[in-house]
Amino acid sequence: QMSLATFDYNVYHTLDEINQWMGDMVATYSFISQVNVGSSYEGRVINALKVRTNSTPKPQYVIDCGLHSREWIAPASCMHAVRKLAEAPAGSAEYNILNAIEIYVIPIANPDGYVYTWSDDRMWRKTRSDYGKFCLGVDPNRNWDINWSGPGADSSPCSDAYYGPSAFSEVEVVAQRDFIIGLENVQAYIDVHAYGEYWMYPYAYTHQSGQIAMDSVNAIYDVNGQFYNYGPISQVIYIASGSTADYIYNMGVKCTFAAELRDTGNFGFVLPEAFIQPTADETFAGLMVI
Ligand code: ING
Ligand code: ZN
Repeated sequence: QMSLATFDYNVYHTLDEINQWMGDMVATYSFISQVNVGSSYEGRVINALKVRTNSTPKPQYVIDCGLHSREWIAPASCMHAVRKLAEAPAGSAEYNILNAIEIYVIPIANPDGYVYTWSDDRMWRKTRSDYGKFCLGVDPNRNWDINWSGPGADSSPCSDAYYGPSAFSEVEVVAQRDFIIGLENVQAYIDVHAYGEYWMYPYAYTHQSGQIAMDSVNAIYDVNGQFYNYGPISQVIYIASGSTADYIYNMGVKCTFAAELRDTGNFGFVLPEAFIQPTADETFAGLMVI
């Protein structure tokens, strides 16, 4: 039996533990509530934590984590972010941010994949949907109806970048789309991945996004001296079609970003737990700039 008082943010947690932690956060903090985003292919609930310190509706900022299940540092850093917001001392910068906006954090956007990384295959990235092919799963970051099945996405069901039998075939992706639409006033969004240490924004380069990304990486650098690269996704990392960030940008959320947390490849997806705290600290600085 866990409780918030003894919860260790600096180890990786199972989905059951994360769900219990979400319940504990809601029970402990009056300004945190749980929102049902939808259900996964295997019937698990996708939850968001909503952080809103007073009842006035405010512009919404969505932080989406764990879309790719093997990128464990993303959920771990997002859970740290919720804690930092929850414990923000009156008068601190993050406390004041909560006077101006409400923040939604989805710690585990792909719960089926996450469970599978604990039970069977630590390197699993995709959903776990079964279309009767030799391989299971679709890349939830290639399944959106934005240049769907284009360059940088794969038609093979066995590929990690499989775009799926149709755009929005994945219930997890539909759930997230409808969640964002239903919120009605989303003005900022970030899709948090790992690894590579990048702070990026969608295809259509604008001066404003570049400025925010540059400010984010400067704030990240100030925390631990870690140098993240920034720029348009297609230039900083590679071309990818059907991605979450491009779709949400195209929906009209111009303040949309995608991050790659630590590291640059030494440990890759299997980042040791000793790096959770510094990664979470610098990530939070970048998130707060947005
Ligand atoms: N990288 C991302 C991927 O889906 C990305 C890069 C981010 C592409 C945002 C498109 C949009 O391939 C990882 N590590 O998943
Ligand atoms: Zn990813």
